[in-house]
Amino acid sequence: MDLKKLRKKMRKVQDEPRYEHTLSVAYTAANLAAVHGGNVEKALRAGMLHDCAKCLPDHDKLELCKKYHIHVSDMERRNPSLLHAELGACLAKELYEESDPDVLNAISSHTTGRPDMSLLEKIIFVADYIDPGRTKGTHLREIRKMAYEDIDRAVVRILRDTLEYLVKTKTDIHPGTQRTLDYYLKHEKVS
Ligand code: DGI
Ligand code: FE
Ligand code: FE
Repeated sequence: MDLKKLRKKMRKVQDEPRYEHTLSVAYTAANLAAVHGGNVEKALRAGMLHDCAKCLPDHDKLELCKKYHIHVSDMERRNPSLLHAELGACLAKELYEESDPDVLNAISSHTTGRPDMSLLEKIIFVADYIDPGRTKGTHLREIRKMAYEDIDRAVVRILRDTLEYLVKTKTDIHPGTQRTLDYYLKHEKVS
């Protein structure tokens, strides 16, 4: 689906702040792709689509997961918001004509990350965090700069800060988030 049409669709299914975030992530992802030698066009599409399932009511998220045979763990049932990434990839394919596997993976892994992410997946994961409209988040200034200089270090830093925040706020940790950090601490340069 072309970008103009995608913008129209997202404007319909997202509330205003979410739509602003979506545009912001898409353009940030495009810049990251340009800097890191990725595909700018795919970065824009993945950015536009990454939160396409975010604004559905929890009940609808759970129903749609059933429809698309997405496995829902007990932890995810208690935190249905976490399902918007994997569900988003299914909706991107079904409703928004996205067939590129890398774009679909980037949508699917954008919340928890996953071990051995492609460049595009890292770009969306990072762009979601450094969206210029975002004001909350530790080390944002530093991570924004790092994202353009060393994206792997930015991925590790975001995962660490996210996990620290989850511990501090006594929020359930998704095993995927921990698994991703463990992987990158083992395989990448550690900050
Ligand atoms: O959809 P966005 O708000 O743009 O961002 P996102 O897809 O990264 O999801 C946002 C929330 O997901 C953010 O507040 C952190 C949370 N999150 C990430 N990992 C975990 C988590 N929440 C829980 N409960 N457990 C996790 O491991
Ligand atoms: Fe999201
Ligand atoms: Fe997002």
